[in-house]
Amino acid sequence: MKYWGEPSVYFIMGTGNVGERDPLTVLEEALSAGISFFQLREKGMGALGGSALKKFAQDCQRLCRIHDVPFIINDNVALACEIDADGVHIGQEDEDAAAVRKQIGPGKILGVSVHSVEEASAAVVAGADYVGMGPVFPTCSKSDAKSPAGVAGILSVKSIYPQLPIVGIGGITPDNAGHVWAAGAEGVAVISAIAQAEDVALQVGLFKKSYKKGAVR
Ligand code: TZP
Ligand code: ICP
Ligand code: MG
Repeated sequence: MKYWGEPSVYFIMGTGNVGERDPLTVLEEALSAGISFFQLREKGMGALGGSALKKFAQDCQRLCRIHDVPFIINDNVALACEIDADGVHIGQEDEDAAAVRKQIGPGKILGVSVHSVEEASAAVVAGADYVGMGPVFPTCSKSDAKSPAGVAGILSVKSIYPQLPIVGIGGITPDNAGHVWAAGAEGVAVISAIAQAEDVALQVGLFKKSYKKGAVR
């Protein structure tokens, strides 16, 4: 598995993000169209738990393996360890990043949500492989999301940690992704613009093309 080789379209999804559609079909379409990361983020009303969540996670993991795409689990370190996921993504309110790194070991991917240079520094010290920054634009997919910050945070973290992969998140669409690429992000993390797209494969393709339009590197 190769990460950050090229601009990453990082798809995030839970069973609550796909409306009436089958989440595994949506994931399969997104994988076939060339997403570079997948994160299972199972949250909110009707979220799966227990053995149903484990089974769903393993179904997602199987599809990701076929496409050689890293399978990341949001926030649930125990589940990630139990099913040997490729990595974990945590927020500032979740478990301490250094403790999570200890639990998952050095070979797994650790992503941390940060909102400032200070939080990014702490994430680096704790052993994060990448940071997620957002919301860049307004979003309806996170109930407790902070106010949109634009790309200012990405620019400032990039200037101090040029080697640290940054993924922008929040309200990103193929039309506005160019701003995120231009700020120096290695990836765009997306829930609704892909999970709710009429044509998932087409939409992933547009995200991949948005890099060529937006990059100023
Ligand atoms: N963290 C910051 S914004 C966000 C998360 C999980 C939600 C992003 O979802 P969308 O639908 O791509 O705006
Ligand atoms: N960034 C990423 C990549 N995932 C998240 N769940 C998040 C920020 C909040
Ligand atoms: Mg969290």
